[in-house]
Amino acid sequence: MVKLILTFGIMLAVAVTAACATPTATPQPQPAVAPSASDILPVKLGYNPKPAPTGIVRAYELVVRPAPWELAPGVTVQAVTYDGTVPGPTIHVKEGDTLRVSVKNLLSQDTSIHWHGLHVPYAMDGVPGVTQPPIKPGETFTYEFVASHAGTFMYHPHVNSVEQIDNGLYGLLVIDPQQPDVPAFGREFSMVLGAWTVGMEQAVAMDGMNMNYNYFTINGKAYPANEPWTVRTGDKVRVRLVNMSNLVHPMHLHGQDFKVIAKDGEPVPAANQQWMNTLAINSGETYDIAFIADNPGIWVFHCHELHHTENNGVEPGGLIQLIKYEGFQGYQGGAPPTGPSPTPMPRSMPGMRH
Ligand SMILES: [Cu+2]
Repeated sequence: MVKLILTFGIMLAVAVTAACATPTATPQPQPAVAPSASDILPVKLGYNPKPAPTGIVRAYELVVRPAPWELAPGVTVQAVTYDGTVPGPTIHVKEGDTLRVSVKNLLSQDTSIHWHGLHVPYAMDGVPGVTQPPIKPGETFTYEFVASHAGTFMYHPHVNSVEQIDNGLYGLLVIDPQQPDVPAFGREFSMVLGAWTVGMEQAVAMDGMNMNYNYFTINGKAYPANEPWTVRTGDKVRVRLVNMSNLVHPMHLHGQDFKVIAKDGEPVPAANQQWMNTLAINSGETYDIAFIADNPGIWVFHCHELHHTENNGVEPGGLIQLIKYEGFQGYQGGAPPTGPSPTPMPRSMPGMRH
């Protein structure tokens, strides 16, 4: 009997061992590209704190003027713009280039341009009353300086800032390094975040510390008016994030993780480039993030302050960015949703919308 029990025990042990071994026989779906941190990290940016001047002059002319701007489907406002667009034209130069920007003011109020994050000479910093007289209505002022270092920056006025910036007066400023970044990126996108108060009296909008923003935009457009981004499987993707609004935006990526490779234009050391899926971006901050497109699908990259993914209180809207893999067909055949949720809930706490 004892022998029988031992024999049974051995048989059971063999059976359990066999059972443990069997899962390897079942094939599991594999991603099209195996995730590999070494494919993208460490990112070594070509940043040089003291680049040699190139002697090349890059000249821009910006006209500051009101213009109609459709920020969400069917929602058009009178914006304050550089050259009639929100954001204004992207200024894209190389470190060491001389940047010459003439600014013509067609507003009925003063303005200026501040080169946010650059190390410009004092007289070029664009702070009226501190570094220069304001650019008065009808006047033109020319800024000229050497692009001091590579990175992701912004430009915006330093006059009546809440009114001018919250109505669209800002732009992206990208300075490339003279030495290329390693690795090179297959796709590059930018995301300039803005917040708007639409259809409310200013006194109401300002109530509660100016927290009644009701539209939120990526590159001047609230979802679904913003363009989806397209990637291919295996792409190394860089995204430049710029927060021009007066709010914090915790941006959250679905489907894959990313690493922060630069903040405010300064490279993040390789040892500190950590995988993450959510990044809080404060007012006036810029971040460069990188990810590997290794998970085919249609993914959202969105603000996780969920009031900011609504258009005037109705989800989905605002700060939602679609990322579509080329050739991938979603459950709707690849077409993005085109409208808001059918039955918005009534707001019981209007003061909490911000
Ligand atoms: Cu947000």
